[in-house]
Amino acid sequence: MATLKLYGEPGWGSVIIEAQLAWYDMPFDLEPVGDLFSDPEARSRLERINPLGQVPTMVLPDGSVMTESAAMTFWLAEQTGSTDLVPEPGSALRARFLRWLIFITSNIYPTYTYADLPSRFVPQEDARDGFAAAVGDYAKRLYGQLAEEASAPWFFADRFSALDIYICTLTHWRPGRRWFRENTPGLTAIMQATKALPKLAPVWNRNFPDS
Ligand SMILES: N[C@@H](CCC(=O)N[C@@H](CS)C(=O)NCC(=O)O)C(=O)O
Repeated sequence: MATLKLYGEPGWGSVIIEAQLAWYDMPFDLEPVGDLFSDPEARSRLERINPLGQVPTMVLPDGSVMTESAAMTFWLAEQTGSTDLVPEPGSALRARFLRWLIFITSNIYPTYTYADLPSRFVPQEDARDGFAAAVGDYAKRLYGQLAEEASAPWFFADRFSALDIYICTLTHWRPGRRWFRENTPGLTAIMQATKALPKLAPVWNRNFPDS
């Protein structure tokens, strides 16, 4: 059986899945994709596998392609039979887990898609900065809502989950570590607690060596 392959790039969204694979001790090959924004070759190579040209992208041992980090989060939990990162159906936290995982991936994550390279969505050059700023403000509002729901030391108080891995990743991105520290200290605390987990430390260090 082939080994699972994860397409990614240090510090990009693939770290969300790399951390989960490490948590589960699942063997995988990491395939660096290069800079999808500045290298057209890198983008067209990945688009042959994932037409959206996004990471994380996985090729499963049976050769099928999986995209979407939320789908991967559930698939990995099912494959391993573990409830470590995904509260099991029927459990008290299941509904909140579903809500906030999908909130992150369907509301927050797209703000990066739109503002990372506004030229893809805004034809008028002089309107791009304003668009990116508006998307950034919207993201801040979303992070405020997420922070209001967060407990300590984990999003679900004493219950670590994949949401903490997402939050640890996102708080390394825009609007920046300082903004999160000053405006959503609860999310920063989750990031610090998640980075301190010995099992995941090598993943964070490899992906965010400067932080
Ligand atoms: N919905 C996807 C979003 C993935 C995503 O946007 N990844 C970013 C990297 S953090 C990406 O590959 N961006 C390239 C692009 O948007 O063209 C998921 O949850 O996996």
